[in-house]
Amino acid sequence: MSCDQCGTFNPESAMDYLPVQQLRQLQFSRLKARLHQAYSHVDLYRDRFDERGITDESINSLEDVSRLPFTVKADLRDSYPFGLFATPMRDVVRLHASSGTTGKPTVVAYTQDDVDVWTSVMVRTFAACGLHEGDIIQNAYGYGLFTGGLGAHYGAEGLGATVIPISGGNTDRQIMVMKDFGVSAICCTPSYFVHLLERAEELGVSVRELPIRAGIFGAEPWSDAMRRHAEKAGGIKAYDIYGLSEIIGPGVASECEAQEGLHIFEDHFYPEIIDPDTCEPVPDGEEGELVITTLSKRAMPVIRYRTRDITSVIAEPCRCGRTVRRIRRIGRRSDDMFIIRGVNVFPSQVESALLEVDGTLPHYQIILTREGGLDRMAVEIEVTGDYFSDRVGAIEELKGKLAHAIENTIGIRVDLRLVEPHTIERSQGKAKRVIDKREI
Ligand code: DLL
Repeated sequence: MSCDQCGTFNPESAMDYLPVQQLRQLQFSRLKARLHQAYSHVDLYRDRFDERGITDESINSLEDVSRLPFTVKADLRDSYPFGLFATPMRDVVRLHASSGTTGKPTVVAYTQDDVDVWTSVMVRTFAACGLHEGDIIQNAYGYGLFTGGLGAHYGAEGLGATVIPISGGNTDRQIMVMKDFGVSAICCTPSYFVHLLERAEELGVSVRELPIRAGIFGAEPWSDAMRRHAEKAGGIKAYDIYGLSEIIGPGVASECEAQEGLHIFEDHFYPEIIDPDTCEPVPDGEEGELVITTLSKRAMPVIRYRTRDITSVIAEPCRCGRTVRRIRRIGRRSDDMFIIRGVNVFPSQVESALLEVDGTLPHYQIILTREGGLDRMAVEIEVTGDYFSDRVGAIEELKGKLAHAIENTIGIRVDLRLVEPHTIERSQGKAKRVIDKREI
């Protein structure tokens, strides 16, 4: 139950080990309180409950959650900016926002209690990843309206660690700080860490030789191949953490040292998995869309939020001993899928295929176009510099291998463009993997 490195146990983490019966009781009493608040203070929930003849009185067990209406991203957009708030503005101590796919952002609010819950779930996240008091954490998630920066910041302080609030960007300075300040863990998107490794190498800094031992990566899907690359080249353990601003930000779920799925902090976030087409619940172990009901949030309770993230519940207990259930790593969303010549494709599938082949670097972009009514998919991927020192034959061979790997995985031929290192634009936050130039 305690940290492998130092033997300490963080008291915040006690909730991760509650006996299941006690956990279910706690979830139910919190659910009732939040439903009452949502019904009394948020027009959208009151109208939807009334339409279905539901009051908070009609919810008598946790299973009854499935009778409640869903909430979707469009509801947040339509209530812009403050329409879903359930507390008076004077009780709101913080606002964040996430970029919407179109137009206005979606705004989320926190009371002081909400910020305290957020801090505690981030403390639990860091503790699950083996961090503790005395760690020096470089926080390269963006500070600002994005929840990554401040979420990780408060969690790191709550843990009793030293936090370096460097935010995203300025890669050379990140490397200097990592080296000179004796950083033991870094928080950032996995794609940014890979970029950082590459720049460090150019600067003659071997990250493997530095004291850094953990990467707390999330905010975007990343494959196991990417994890292996980050762990090997960085000499670290790379942990996956999950969250979304609509629910709280980072701190919804986290891997533990077993790195076999992410524990959901169920005492605050009630998870369900549904079939995204029929909206019916799917059994444990089966893939579906993650739906979350917040059990503690006061400023903006969210009921049955459809995350669009595809995962499954792992029913078996984890060898770490935590009783809060796990979900599998999220490789895709129900809506980042694109259809090309009738085939459903997820960027993560392409990524795995590419990175399985030696000589590739984890920087790629998928470009979709339409010519004469026909969809075309091009993949641009960086390959190691030595391929460009007049080894034309070698490039052709690599191209063949990659084309084969992709075709094997997604079943279609793609136009491959092998490019030199640093050709593809780097992101300081979430990587943009797909550029869809097709007109609808
Ligand atoms: O990305 C919160 C966050 C910050 C999580 C830092 C982890 C670390 P949003 O900007 O609202 O919030 O984006 C949420 O990002 O619905 C997923 O599709 C995706 N996502 C987040 N974490 C992961 C992950 C933050 N570990 C959306 N794996 C979510 C896969 C992830 N996708």
